[in-house]
Amino acid sequence: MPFQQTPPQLGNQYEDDRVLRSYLARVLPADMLREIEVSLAEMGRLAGGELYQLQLADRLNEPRMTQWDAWGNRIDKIELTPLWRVAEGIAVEHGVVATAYEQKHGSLSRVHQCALAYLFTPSTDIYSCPLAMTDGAARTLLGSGNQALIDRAVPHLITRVAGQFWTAGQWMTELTGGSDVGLTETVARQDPESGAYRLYGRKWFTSAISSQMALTLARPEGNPPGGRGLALFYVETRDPTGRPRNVEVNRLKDKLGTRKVPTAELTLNGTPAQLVKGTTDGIRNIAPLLNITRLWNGISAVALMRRGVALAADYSRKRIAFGVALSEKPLHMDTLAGLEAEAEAAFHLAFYVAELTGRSETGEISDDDAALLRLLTPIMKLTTAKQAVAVASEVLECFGGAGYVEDTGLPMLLRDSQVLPIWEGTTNVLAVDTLRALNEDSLRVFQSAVTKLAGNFPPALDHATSWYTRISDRSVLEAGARRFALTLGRTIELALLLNHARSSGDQQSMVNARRFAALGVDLIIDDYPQQ
Ligand code: MFK
Repeated sequence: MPFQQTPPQLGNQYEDDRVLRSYLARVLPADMLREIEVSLAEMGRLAGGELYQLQLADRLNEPRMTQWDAWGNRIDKIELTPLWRVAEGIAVEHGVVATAYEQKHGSLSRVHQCALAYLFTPSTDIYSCPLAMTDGAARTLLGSGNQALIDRAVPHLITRVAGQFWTAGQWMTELTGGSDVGLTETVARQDPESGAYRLYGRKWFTSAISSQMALTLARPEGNPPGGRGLALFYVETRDPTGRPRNVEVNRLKDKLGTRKVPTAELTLNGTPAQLVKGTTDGIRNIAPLLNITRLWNGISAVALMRRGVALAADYSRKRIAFGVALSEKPLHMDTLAGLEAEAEAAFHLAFYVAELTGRSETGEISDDDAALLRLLTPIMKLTTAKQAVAVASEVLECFGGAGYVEDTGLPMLLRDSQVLPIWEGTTNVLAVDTLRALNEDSLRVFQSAVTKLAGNFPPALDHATSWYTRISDRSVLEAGARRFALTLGRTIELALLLNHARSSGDQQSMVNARRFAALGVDLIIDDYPQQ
């Protein structure tokens, strides 16, 4: 019989996930875990079964836009792919956003929600993008104090009722830049009689344009330039008959990955909009949304790493080369062990930020931990995103040529991971944000958290701290900010991994901690040549 290759397979993605299960067993009260385990096992079953099969079958489908109807009306209708339509139904029914707001388990509801999102994400081709923005919009509106908008939109964003669910967009990026948002050119004109605002401008990179509402930034006429002169606005994209409200979709972007996400260039041509919170400080006011989507970015990063490692590990037991299964080959297993260590370290950081986020939402957070959360959010986002790209690239290599062939579904893992360090703030922008969030207090809190978790003051932290306190020249500080932020990120990942291994008794976590430490944590370079 001729040689046949066996494709990788997935089992129940909850039941098979040692890291997730051992983490939840450590951080959740036993009765809570018993109660939510049914929902997690069901999501794990879908993610490894029907959804995964649908994902493979849906591979070539992409969203389609119809700009005009037969009678010459501009409709800009967006048709989502079958996978995304199913994904939306599952997300709503299983409360992938709602769980965080129902708060059945207080602050730990955020951990439950992130566990659902983590299981759901790798089989749904970045449907996590609209869910992340929806979650972020709900959090931002709830924190805004704008009761009319809270009453109008939030029930739709956090519902479990199909047909009532809305997703939210986050229209921030303009031609002037995705990072320097203060340059936003969109203008908000107020009707002198009614006081109502209309927006005029172009948004250059708006993800998941199929949303029913969006939060966006615009400059009320007469406001000064820069971020402070912007205001945060709420927009409903279509009127009750389904016609766009003076929002034109110029075209969908032709992207490297996230091909199921309908990402658009928009023209706002008198789009009705409502102020969310004051007429200025739009960047500060949209920050809660950014912090939630950055958390989702981290959860998605660890979810994609987990999927890649699960596929590569399964394949290693099936693929025979040089007379034995790859799982019998020391070098192949050494490679896989490195990926597993990176993925587990990243997992603990992303979920640690989820724990802190949950406590900040219920008000059960100390000032110290609030400062830690502000600092860790960019660090976690940039560190896990970089790990996800590196892991995805290695995972493809674990399959040899099959990893480079589209209809295995594997290349998508790399393409989709590549967005993670780009959107929601690039690595460099978030490294600078780390400096923004760092001060005497947050550094002290970070040091004491790491010391407590690791059981000592790690040498990498000592090195990073002495570098940071020694450098007085801002340009030298900024030049080293990425290495500094990654060092802090990897240092706390190692500390969390050690803490988990010790408190849970999970031997594999301890093995992964040792390997992760050996892979390298300290990236600081003291005397890097300056240009
Ligand atoms: C798969 C899961 C993820 C899915 C998501 C998919 C959707 C993707 C769609 C997008 O990518 S949307 C675009 C995302 N865009 C960004 O993330 C913007 C990246 N750029 C930054 O984050 C810059 O750092 C920033 C625009 C904030 C810099 O602007 P400025 O004008 O130089 O900010 P400035 O003056 O430092 O800060 C203004 C205020 O906001 C300050 O507060 P005060 O007014 O009280 O002084 C800052 O402290 C505050 N601030 C900034 N970032 C903050 C923050 N506060 C809390 N958290 C933050 N992260």
